[in-house]
Amino acid sequence: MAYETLIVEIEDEIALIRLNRPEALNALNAKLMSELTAVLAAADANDKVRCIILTGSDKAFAAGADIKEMAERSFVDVFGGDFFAPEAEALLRVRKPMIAAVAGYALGGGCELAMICDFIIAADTAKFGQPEINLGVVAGLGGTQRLTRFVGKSKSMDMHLTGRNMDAAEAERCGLVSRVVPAKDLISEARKSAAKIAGKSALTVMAVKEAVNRSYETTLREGLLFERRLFHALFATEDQKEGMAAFLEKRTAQFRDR
Ligand code: CO8
Repeated sequence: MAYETLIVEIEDEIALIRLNRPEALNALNAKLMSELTAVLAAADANDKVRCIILTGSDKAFAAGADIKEMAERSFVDVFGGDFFAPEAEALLRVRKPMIAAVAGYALGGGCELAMICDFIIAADTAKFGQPEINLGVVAGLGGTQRLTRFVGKSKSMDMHLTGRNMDAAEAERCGLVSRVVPAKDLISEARKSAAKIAGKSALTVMAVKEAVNRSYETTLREGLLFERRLFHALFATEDQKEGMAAFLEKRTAQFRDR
């Protein structure tokens, strides 16, 4: 299916979704957000997809929400219409792992979109920032909450209050990204990680995603109990039997998602 703002390829059980509005540095407009949520829901439901990579261009992952589209809106428009709320919720419903492969600018909503993914692999050209303060607004897709959990209060305040960008090295140092790779290798490195994940049991992958995400939303004690119960529950699966038998028999496990 052809999209106006995305290029989508499904190959080797990996869905590669490329944001494609080069004229606006992949700014997130209504069309892009609606196509993105539809594609992600379809990938989540597609048995041929085991991992999703979200990426942009060499110059920009995404330079934020579309300022041209927002500039003339009123409070009644954005609050009354609950601007981007359904899309933000839809992104959180994706159960398959999502890797953000970021080159160039990931600013404002672009940085927030990358943080909604399960982890970020950055090209050495990546620049992250929350410059909304320069526009007279605050982040709206989770930036004040997620960036603070990733990098701590001091750096998050610095980023949000000054609107400065951080480069890939700083983003790796402070834990915003899992690793930095040369820009030319970004997609191949993301594919390698995706292929590793695609080889695991899909049940276990979903359990990991739920457990790690739960750590952001609950107390330590509740999170530990949630994790322990998931660990116990996975003993009801054939994949646990297969995984442990394969280790003991010194062979590669053949998971069947059961
Ligand atoms: N929106 C719309 N158009 C954009 C955006 C954007 N965010 N960013 C860039 N563009 C457009 C430019 O207007 C320009 O178009 P044109 O050629 O027609 O003038 C084209 O992309 C190329 O951009 P530049 O010429 O500016 O390229 P530079 O290389 O000189 O600069 C920058 C690149 C530094 C990335 C610069 O474009 C920039 O500062 N962009 C804006 C970044 C920004 O402020 N982002 C935050 C937006 S607000 C936001 O994201 C809030 C999210 C929360 C929403 C959720 C609500 C619930």
